[in-house]
This record gives sequence, C-alpha cells and structure tokens, in this order.
Amino acid sequence: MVLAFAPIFSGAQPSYTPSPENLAAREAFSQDRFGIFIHWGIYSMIGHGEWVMQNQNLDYREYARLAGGFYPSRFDAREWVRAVKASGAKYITITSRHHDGFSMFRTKASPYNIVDATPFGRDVIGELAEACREEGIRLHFYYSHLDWGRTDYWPRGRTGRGTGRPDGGDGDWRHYLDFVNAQLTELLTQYGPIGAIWFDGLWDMDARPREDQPGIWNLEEQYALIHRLQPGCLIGNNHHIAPFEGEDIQIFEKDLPGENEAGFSAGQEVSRLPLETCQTMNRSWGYDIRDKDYKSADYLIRYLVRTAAKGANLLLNIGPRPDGTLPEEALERLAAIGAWMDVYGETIYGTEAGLTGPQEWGVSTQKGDVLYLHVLEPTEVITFDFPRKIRSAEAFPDGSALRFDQKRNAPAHIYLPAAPEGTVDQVVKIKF
Ligand code: H79
Repeated sequence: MVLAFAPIFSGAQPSYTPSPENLAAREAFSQDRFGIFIHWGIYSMIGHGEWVMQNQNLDYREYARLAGGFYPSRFDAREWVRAVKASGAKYITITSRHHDGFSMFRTKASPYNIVDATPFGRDVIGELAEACREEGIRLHFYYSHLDWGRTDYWPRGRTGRGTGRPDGGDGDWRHYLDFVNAQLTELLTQYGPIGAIWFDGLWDMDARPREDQPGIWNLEEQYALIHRLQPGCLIGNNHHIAPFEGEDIQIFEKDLPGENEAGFSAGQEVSRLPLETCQTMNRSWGYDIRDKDYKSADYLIRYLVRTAAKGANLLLNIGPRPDGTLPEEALERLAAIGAWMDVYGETIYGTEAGLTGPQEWGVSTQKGDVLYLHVLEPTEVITFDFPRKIRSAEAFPDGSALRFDQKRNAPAHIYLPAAPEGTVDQVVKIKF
C-alpha cells in the first residue's frame, strides 16, 4: 500500500514562471475584491451540510442513491447570476465536485454525475457558465482532491473512513490521479475561459510531511496541465499551509489573512500572491436546513471592508436548496451588500491594503495617492501615523471637506462629522 504513495516526481522541481496571461489574470482577480462561493451537490437534499457523508458515516453506495432523486425543479442559472451580480460580486466559485465525489457537471470520467445519474439530466455547471458569460461574471471551479466514495482513492486519508469502502480499496492510486486529470481537462475545455481552479482536501493526507504532498497529489503535473489548457486560469489550493510551487493565489478559510480565529490557518504565512478569504453567511457551506444563524448584512459589509483592507478578496458563500433556489436570507444579504457597493464600490474595487494598517477606529484601503479610511467604530476624531503629507480630507461619498491636522513626526488627526444613525462604515477620502 505504501507503494501507492511513492512520489511520482522526484528530484528538483523546476521553478514556475507565470505566463503573461496568468499575471494579467492575477491582477484582474485582485481588482475584483468580491466573489460568491456556491456549495451545491446532492448532499443538499439531506440538508445537513456537505460533510454529512463523513459526519454520519453514510455508506457510499447508499449515499450514491441520492442522485436518483435529485431534481432541482426551480434551478435557474440566470437568476443566480443576476442575484450575484447585483451584490457587486465579480465572480462565482462553484463546487464542481465536493468531497462526496459527485460531479455536478457533464463528465465522461465517471457516470456518477448530474447529467448521467440524476433524472434532472442537465449540466448545471454548463448553464451557469453560459449565464456568467452573458452577465459578465467570471466563473471559478472548486474541485475536491479528496474523495469519500471512490475505491481507487486509497489509502484513505483522515476523513471518510466510515463510508464502507472495501479494505484495501482497489489500490490503484495512479488511476485516481488520471481520473482527476481527465476531469480537470473537461472543466477547462467544456466551459470557456475559467478564472480559477480552487482545490480543497489535500489536508486529508496531512499525516505525510509537507514536502511529500506535491508528489502524493501529483500537483506538478496537474498544475502544468491547467496552465497549459488555460494559461490565464489561476490555481488556488485550500490546504491551509504556505502556497506550493505553481499556485497563483493564496486561500484562507474563515479567517482574514494573518489571523487564525477559526483555527485552520495556524502557521499559514501570508505570501505575496493575490489573497482570498472564504467565509460563510451562516455557519454552513452546503445547505443546512437547521441553520438560520446568519451574519447580518452590516456585519458582512464590514467583513468585506476588513478583507479589502488586508489586500484580499472576500469569497462569500451561499448553500442553495435542493430545489435550486437560493435561501431568502442569502438573497437579502446579496441585495444589501449590492446597495452598499453601488455607493462605496470605489473604496473597495481595485484597492490595496491601506498604509495605515488596522487601527482602533477601523481600517483603510488605498488606490494610488488616494487613501480611504473606513471608520468602523464611531468616534469624533481619528488618529493615525501616516508617512506621507495629507493634502485633503473629505467625507465620502458627499465630498464635504473635513478638518484635519498633521504635524511633523506626530500622528495625523481627522475630525469627523456625526455619522447618521445606522452608518455601516463612515468613509473618509484622503489625498496625499
Ligand atoms: O468546502 C468547504 C468545506 O467543506 C471544506 N472547505 C470549505 C471551503 C472544509 N473541509 N474541512 N473543513 C472545511 C474544515 C477543515 C478542517 C481541517 Fe482537518 C482541520 C482540515 C485539517 C485540519 C478535519 C480535521 C479534517 C482533518 C482534520
């Protein structure tokens, strides 16, 4: 069995030089700052999240029978994309295949897919790709490295041990890796330009040392395949450790870059790659019928601001219902964020982390010689160290001049007008 893990690539790894298309795609990605994550699969029918197969130790053959009942009668890709677009988000990242192993797209690599195994029979990913193209929204694919149902996914990792796969599996790890390559090829040739492939699940094998991971998972060949098929397709991998060679973006799960409140980011240094934080609207990724514990729209807007102020994108999740609808709570929040972005988008899109860093009163974003102070804790005067000379300070968006002072070698002060009741984020625009 150990042989199955013999590194497929040995010796020194050639270093990765991103193509011009790739560098341009990274730049465009960083400008966007806001995307919507969609976790949808046959697990949504059980309504206990996308980990139900592992959490309830469901037998993989029994679980597969869910597919025969999957008929999302109210699915309308255009409705989804319009709701996403109205939120101000610029891209969608959807689960093409999650840890349960069910493919939500047309694939010849396995019959266990939405077109061949469900009465619905429609390629929802294809429909989504078309709607995205029409609406000018970029499409990214989540793709699970780990699989809880395939017998060639063997040795098993730390999860999915109770799904009833035969001991020993069929011992053909190379067969599994070929299956992954075949699916990645389909995802990158069937649906037009794809913004990113977003891997997850590598940590399933984290009993093995970090340096073995690229070999175990065939990353070098996989990443080269992706970049060969679509040089502008960005590669991200939610492995919770520092990026590997060949990756184009760095992902953080449920935490801002550099923070570790959720506990998945211990030791994950912030790299110089474009950054993305993924976060849930409630407590769940996949639809959980029990979970009405939604974060407020105001909280989510502030979270987006804090993410942008770290120089990162926010990938905010929705778990559609089994009937294909997006929960009303999610739609309400998309609309509220969109209304805010209509006014404040200038302070988010195309910005980078502001020079002030995080302060007691809030955070800042920056674009060229313009600094946006986001006052998240209402106060009368804000203070911060600033290495450049402030030329003007005005309230955003109304543009009224604000009183400020800045003496040599002393913190700057800006005197704020009272914010109207219910202000989510009082913004000051500074030119320097
Ligand atoms: O797709 C969503 C989740 O289903 C998936 N990633 C998001 C985007 C996810 N899988 N696991 N987690 C989220 C939580 C991560 C747990 C981990 Fe571990 C802690 C991985 C490694 C340490 C759980 C405990 C798995 C192995 C040990």
